[in-house]
Amino acid sequence: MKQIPINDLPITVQLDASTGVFTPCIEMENRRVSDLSMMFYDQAAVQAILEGGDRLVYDIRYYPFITSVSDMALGTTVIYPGKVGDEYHMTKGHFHARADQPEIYYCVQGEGFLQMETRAGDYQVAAWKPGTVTHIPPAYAHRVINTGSTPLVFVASFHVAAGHDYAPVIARGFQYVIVERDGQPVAVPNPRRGS
Ligand code: S6P
Ligand code: ZN
Repeated sequence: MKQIPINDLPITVQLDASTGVFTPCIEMENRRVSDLSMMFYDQAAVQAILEGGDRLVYDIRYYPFITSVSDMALGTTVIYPGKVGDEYHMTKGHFHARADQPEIYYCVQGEGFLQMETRAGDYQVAAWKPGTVTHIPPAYAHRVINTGSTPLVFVASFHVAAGHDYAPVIARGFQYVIVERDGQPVAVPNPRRGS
């Protein structure tokens, strides 16, 4: 995240819940299938998409509120609808680098699921629709999946120092993958975890 100056005054931004765009915004990132290539279980489907020229999966916007005492951040993520093979578009997913840092996610648009899993293997999932708020405890990796036909937009609130640890998710994924079966989202055991 960018270095930004200390500001001990209140800051207000305006969010468009249908797009995840808020103003003013400090930083924006895009993630494409190429950025998530190790995350989807169907590697043949990943390669087919990459040979066709890649595809946008989600946008992230951040505003780090840096004060002289402690630093919260606002983030919004918009996951565009789509699938890689039969697996729905999703975020990469991560643990926080700092094991004492929780987060709040607030779904404002669209439908899907929030997967959460500890390093010890406790798996939890929350079904999401507009208005759903989930507290993610510090020890849980977290990933959001868009199972709808419209963009899924959520708001995140976290400490700037929380950080990201993507390595365990890159290595193993979550216990379940959310795939389309007969037009419906279903959770099936992640083939990358083996039997
Ligand atoms: C940060 C927070 C979000 C995610 C964003 C993208 O702690 O959880 O801002 O960074 O939703 O997800 P990911 O897994 O690609 O970082
Ligand atoms: Zn997080």
